[in-house]
Amino acid sequence: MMVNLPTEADALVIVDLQNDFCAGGALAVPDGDAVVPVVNKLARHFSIVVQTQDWHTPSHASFASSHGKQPFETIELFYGNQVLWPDHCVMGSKGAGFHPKLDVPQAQLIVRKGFHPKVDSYSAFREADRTTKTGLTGYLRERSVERLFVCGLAYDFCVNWTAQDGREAGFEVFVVEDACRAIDMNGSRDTARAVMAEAGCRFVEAAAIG
Ligand code: VGL
Ligand code: ZN
Repeated sequence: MMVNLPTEADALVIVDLQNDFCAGGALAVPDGDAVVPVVNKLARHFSIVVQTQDWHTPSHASFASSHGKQPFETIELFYGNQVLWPDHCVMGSKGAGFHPKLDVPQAQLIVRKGFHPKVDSYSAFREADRTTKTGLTGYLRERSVERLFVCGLAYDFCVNWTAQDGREAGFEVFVVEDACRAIDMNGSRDTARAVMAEAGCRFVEAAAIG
């Protein structure tokens, strides 16, 4: 599929391209660094660029250490099932910073998420309680955005939830697959792809955009 760009109604959403999700980070996504040059190039086509930043309190509810559990175990929290992660993206830490090679000075909005101590937020639109909004829908609507191009880390968690919620908010959503990498636990990559497709997301490669 080829996608013609740019239009003023298109926004690139760069999800969580942060040190902790890249090589040497606390929750490194396999091959996560590889998306950085792809994203840098892709971003040049867009007049609206938004970044998300996973931004947790110390002792956040999504951290295994907060529950005396091991990373990648799951637990029931008040809003439902939660995968427990190594401590990552603690607000203000180096790990929460953006990858040093990410070169998108034209990004206009940074949405921080996951900062409520008891609630996680994979989605850039809505926290895991499924009710608390981040404000991103309003921002995009006020800027007359119609199409979202989503890329970044991790394909099966924050990209996946952001893409689905983007659809639910009424946007056309394209997932730029070669600009994403997955954590891929227990087949979560394939599951995520199926769920995004079911939600009406479309899949593209970065080279097809321009
Ligand atoms: C993410 C797990 C925990 C992500 C964030 O960016 O996909 N995954 N926090
Ligand atoms: Zn997180």
